[in-house]
Amino acid sequence: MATYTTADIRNIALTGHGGAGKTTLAEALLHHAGVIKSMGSVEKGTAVCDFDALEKKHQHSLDSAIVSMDYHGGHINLIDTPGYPDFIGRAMAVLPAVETCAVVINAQAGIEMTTHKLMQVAKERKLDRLIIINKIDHPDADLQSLLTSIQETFGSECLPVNLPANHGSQVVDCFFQPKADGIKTDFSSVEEAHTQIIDQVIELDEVLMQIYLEQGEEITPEQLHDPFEQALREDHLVPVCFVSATTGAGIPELLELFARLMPNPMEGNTPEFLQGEGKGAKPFEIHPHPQLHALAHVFKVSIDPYAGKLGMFRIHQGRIARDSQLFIGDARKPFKVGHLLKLQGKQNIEIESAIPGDICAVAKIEDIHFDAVIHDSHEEDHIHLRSIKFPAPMYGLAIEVKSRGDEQKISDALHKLQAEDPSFLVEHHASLNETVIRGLGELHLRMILEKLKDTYNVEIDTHPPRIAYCETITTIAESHYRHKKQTGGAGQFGEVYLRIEPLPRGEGFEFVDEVVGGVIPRQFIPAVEKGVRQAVEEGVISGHPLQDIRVTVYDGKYHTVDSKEVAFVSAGKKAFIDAVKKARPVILEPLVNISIMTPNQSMGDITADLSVRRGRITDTVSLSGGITNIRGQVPLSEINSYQSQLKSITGGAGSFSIELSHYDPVPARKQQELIAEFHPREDEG
Ligand SMILES: Nc1nc2c(ncn2[C@@H]2O[C@H](COP(=O)(O)OP(=O)(O)O)[C@@H](O)[C@H]2O)c(=O)[nH]1
Ligand SMILES: [Mg+2]
Repeated sequence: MATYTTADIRNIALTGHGGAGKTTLAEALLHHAGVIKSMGSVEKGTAVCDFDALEKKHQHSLDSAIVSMDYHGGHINLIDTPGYPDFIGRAMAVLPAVETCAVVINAQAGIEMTTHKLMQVAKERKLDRLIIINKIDHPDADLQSLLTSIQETFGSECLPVNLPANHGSQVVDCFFQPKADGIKTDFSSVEEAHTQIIDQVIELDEVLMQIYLEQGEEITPEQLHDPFEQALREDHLVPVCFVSATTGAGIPELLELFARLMPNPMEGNTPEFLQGEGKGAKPFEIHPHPQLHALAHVFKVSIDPYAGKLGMFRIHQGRIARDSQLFIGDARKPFKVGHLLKLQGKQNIEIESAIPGDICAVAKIEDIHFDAVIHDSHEEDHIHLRSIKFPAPMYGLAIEVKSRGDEQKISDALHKLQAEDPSFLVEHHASLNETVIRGLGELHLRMILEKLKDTYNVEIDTHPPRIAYCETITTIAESHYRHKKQTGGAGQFGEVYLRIEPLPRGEGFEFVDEVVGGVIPRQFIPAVEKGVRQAVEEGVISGHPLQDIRVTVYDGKYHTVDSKEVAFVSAGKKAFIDAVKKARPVILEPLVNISIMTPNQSMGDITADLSVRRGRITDTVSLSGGITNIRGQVPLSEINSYQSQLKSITGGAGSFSIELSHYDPVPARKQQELIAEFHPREDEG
């Protein structure tokens, strides 16, 4: 039995750019709370949260890690996340498990790419946000101007709850006991910071406002608690605090802040669950109450080749006990909770039962998958979380097996890696006999390849993949085809009339049956659709699949003896191919949003190079530390192997990530090239 209640729990994700010090900070917090005797280090491979072999090898986090600590009667679940843009999917994935997204900023480097992204994603998902400025011990840190730029970038509601003093060797509380010891802060003053926070919070509470303004009375932190929680929930306040994970400055104050001000599971905004499928789905409100049906959300799975699958979940309502029966989604078959676990980095601790709001795990349940909802009653069969918009994995590598016979092993391993990582995709293109792995960037896929080699003992060769062009049409057209064959005995006969029209981008493919009077009998309509779909997949002018097209079959003929399925498949396909040729077909190419981090001095070269690649720059943001973030749009085909180019321009200091923006027609010349390269297979018909 847990010794704490739901009200004692704090769920906090440590997010922010790579190198900000999140993993070290987790270490410092665990140390101060007495969970570990001495602090480990990322460099030595001894940090609790960077326990994976690859993490130790590369000395930075690649995946999220869960730890927990008891502190002053409270129970803090902390989720450390990776910060490099290539692994942002894994950081975003844990957000539904927490009330608080703590964004850690490196005092030396300032606001970085992941800082922006996580501040924005956390806001969209209505999480309480907290900014932790780490490395205040660093001699290059200019904390006052960093705070100013945080306020300029993320709003004036970012207000310090403590301030650094003695050149960042300690911090002074500005909220709880703002006049305690009169230490001089490195900038601003305790009184000023205190007043700013009180003013901001009190705006939300008229009664307190009256007491404060008219009677000039001091308001206690206890009185401010509820409006403070409201201010956090409503984005009216983002507390900022200062720490040094390595010297320990500000660490006790941060734990105090977690315990006294950050929300418990009943105080944060509840995540948005939906009941039902598609457009008919309705909001489903959860309540972190122990007496309700159990409902939990799986925010992470990890698969170890030896230990098996671990499914990590956050309980949103009800209790989960060992040996209880649970369902996954709408699967009818229950699974039994054989082992219920609390995680501490790579260690797990068996527990008897868990309460609403807590974060736990189950081991070796094959059917458990990322984003699954697990529950204990069929009344909650069709519940899911409003989906997270992960960046689409666009950076691809075509893979080839190095040693024959490894195919199955590789396919199994890739399957497991895909199950763990919401931003990793494995595609097989049967027509090209090509398997492509896709991720968010070069580093992402490099780590996947290393894991394949180190953990699964398989090696593969890679090369740039073919671009996923597709075809579409730009106008309406009609056509018909009569398939007729007489070979010896029974013949084949089928005739199809159809019309095709363009659909808005992204609508895919639609097949409409408008045949009346049985001119094509019911049972042959699926055959017509099958023929059309074959051509849609194979492409008509360039061998790339068609999209955004509606096909309406409206007339035809059949023969009582000679009409067979195969005749209608063929007639449907040929009529469709002919119609596409008449409908002014175009080839579309994927355009991606690109975000490039580069040293300032390489900016000119990068911009020039991008414009040669038909790129368009939308935004450049100068970050601290001599780094510029260039954002823009570019056709994927032009940056298929961009990594080496960027490396040579920036001397290895640049990095980029991409995500799908949309599809656009290729330039006319490119279209002619693609058509010329295409040699369609002759069908025997
Ligand atoms: N000077 C200083 N260095 C720190 C501090 N916190 C972390 N570091 C160092 O910064 C580097 C990155 O830390 P890490 O915890 O891996 O960052 P993460 O990528 O955010 O998890 C490591 O070399 C740490 O030792 C700090 O408070 N002060
Ligand atoms: Mg880390």
